[in-house]
Amino acid sequence: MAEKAFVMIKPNAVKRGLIGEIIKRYEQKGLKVVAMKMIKMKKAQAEELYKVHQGKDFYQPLIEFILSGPVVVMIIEGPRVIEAVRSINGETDPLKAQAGSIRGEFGISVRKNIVHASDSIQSAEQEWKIFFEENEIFEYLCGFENEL
Ligand code: RTP
Ligand code: MG
Repeated sequence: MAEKAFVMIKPNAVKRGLIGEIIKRYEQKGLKVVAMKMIKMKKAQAEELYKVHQGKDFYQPLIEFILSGPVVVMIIEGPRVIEAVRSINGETDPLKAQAGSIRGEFGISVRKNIVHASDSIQSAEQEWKIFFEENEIFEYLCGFENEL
């Protein structure tokens, strides 16, 4: 089965009307969205998602920010998808992110850095299980896969 990444469009990006712009970038790279929904995250889900950062200075404000509005959560599949998505997103600090990356083009704040993506196959599975049931993940042929 193809590798999966968990990806989230953060509340500031939803409020700025960037949902389509962001998803377009994953799709045009050839990656496949296999699950997606808009949610108001629960506090327990935010704490689980960011548990590795518990105790750090930015943890509490990060949780508050993530709960501050709706987010779009997705599972994306493709070859080397973790690397692919992180490269499309750009570095954590938008001012250091490569021009042309999502954070490079649309971000200014480290905390409110537009998108989240898993950093390994293992963390991806832990993360998407916070938000999705197995029956919400779809298997389908994408793009030219249908026409060959
Ligand atoms: P992400 O997990 O969101 O894809 O981002 P990342 O791997 O590039 O960054 P990570 O180190 O995992 O940090 C998670 C999120 O915490 C916020 N953050 N704020 N100094 C700060 O104020 C600070 N550092 C990190 C960011 O929202 C970052 O995406
Ligand atoms: Mg991270």
